[in-house]
Amino acid sequence: MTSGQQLLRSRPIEHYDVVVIGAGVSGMYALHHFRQMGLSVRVYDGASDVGGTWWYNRYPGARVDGPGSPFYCYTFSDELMNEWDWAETQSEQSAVLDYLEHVADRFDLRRDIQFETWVQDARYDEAAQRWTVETGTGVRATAPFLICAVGALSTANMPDIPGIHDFAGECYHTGRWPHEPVSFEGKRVAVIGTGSSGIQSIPEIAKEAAHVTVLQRTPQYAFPAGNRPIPPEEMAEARAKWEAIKGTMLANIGGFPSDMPSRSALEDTPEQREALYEELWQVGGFRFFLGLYNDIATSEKANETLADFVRAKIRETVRDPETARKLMPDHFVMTKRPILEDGYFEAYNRDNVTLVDLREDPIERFTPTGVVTRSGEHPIDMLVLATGFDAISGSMLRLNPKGRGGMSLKGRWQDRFHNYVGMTIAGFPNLFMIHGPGSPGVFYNMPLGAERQMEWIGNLMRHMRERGMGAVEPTTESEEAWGNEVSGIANATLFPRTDSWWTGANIPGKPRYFSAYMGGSIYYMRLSDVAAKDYAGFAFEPAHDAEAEQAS
Ligand code: NA7
Repeated sequence: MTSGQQLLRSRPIEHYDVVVIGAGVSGMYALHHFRQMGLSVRVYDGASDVGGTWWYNRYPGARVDGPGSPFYCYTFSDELMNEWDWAETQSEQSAVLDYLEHVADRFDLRRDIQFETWVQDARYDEAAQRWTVETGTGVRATAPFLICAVGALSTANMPDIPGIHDFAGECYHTGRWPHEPVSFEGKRVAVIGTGSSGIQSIPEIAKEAAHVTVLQRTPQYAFPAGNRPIPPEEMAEARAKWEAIKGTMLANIGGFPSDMPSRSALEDTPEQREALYEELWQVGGFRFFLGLYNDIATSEKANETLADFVRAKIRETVRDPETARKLMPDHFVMTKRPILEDGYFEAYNRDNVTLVDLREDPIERFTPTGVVTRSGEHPIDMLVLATGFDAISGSMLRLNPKGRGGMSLKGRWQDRFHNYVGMTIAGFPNLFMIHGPGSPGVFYNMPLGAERQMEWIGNLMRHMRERGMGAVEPTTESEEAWGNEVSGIANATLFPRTDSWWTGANIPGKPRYFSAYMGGSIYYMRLSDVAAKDYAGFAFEPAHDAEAEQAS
């Protein structure tokens, strides 16, 4: 041990009731909620302020691509809803961050958050029934409960391409975008990736850059973002109806303020379908998906009707037929994360944007000054990696907590992301994941989902306290049954049949299966059901200190 390490070791250990890892949307609410329960809470985050994903993803064009404002927000405080004005329906990244900073001020969150502090190790002490976390800054803290609010989209996927580290120009990952302004002026920029981040940033980069070369592995369906200002009257109306809106959000399968579609695409004539698709296309935004038919994600035939519609729109927009051909998606529409775009397909009509189809013309290597594909070298000054994330499970694996007997999560999750109720793992007592595998996570309005998960965890903590329990974990049998339930729902849809970050297919070597609970609001009914049955599927262990008290 070096003298520096010895010095760090000599720092006193801090003790809390709850340690939270991550100060994004979920971690912030965790702090507020558990504090409201009278518990002492400490939050650690590697970033220098709140926001998580919204702190990191500041690439040009980054916007909410979910149901949109004012519904992508916390619901726990009516005062918060009443005092915050959203300017646009698809808020830009900086507006979401402003909101989260306001929440941190409003509820005085920062005093219990330690920023620029990366948790390097989390270990369960079976005798003490506590987790110990160690940070890169030398903090050691213990707590009976560990909340992993580590983000479903926060571990950047860095592609392993020959020579990429030799590239001498500027290189940025969209999920790790610099805080200083990045200038594209006069530069030749290559963008790898055409998911949400690539499709949002490419038109913005093209406005400034000398040239943009888009390196596309999989063509994507993308829908008009339909972003528009929210007039004050509309905000006022949303506030006036907030109780009813919240009720609709809680009832909706995805936590969105809309009714469920009830008609099959195949019940309508081609003309009726076309009319509906066109009407939704003109409105744009997430409203498109919410107003659709109920079998787009389950019936190949229904799916094809929408896929054909979007492909026709791409053909109509992109002038060069060869480029349009390369942009034609051929997977089931919606089975990769639906993308909202603003000027993406139009960008290919500019003289300074070129599309390389990596399926026909794969990348061979990078050089210090460019990227070489099979057809030749593309000289570039800047590389933008819009290559996404080791999503859903990746940040838990990066944390790699050690449970009973020093068992590592990496070891436990080699073949599958074993879990129960999408939050707990056998052998890892008192550890809770937020938006982890086995939960609806990214398939649900995420701030609302985090609130609902945290409330459930808080109730479980109360249940334990009332009964003198010191540890809770699921049985492996309940994990297996939960895994079957998750897969059963997913396999009734077309989703598992497409390679996506939802199935882990974007990360080499990752177990390939659909790990999210597709049932949305049904998940929350299942949580209530588990709680009502005295937390069926869990094993409890009496608190060791209570046992000692009884014995004495
Ligand atoms: P995504 O949706 O995972 O997109 C990543 C893109 O990068 C996608 O087009 C990938 O192609 C491509 N990719 C990844 N690795 C490579 C390599 N090695 N070579 C070529 N192309 C590659 O991430 P985003 O950041 O865009 O979006 C993530 C979520 O953040 C989004 O859903 C929003 O909710 C916000 P592929 O499709 O895998 O063939």
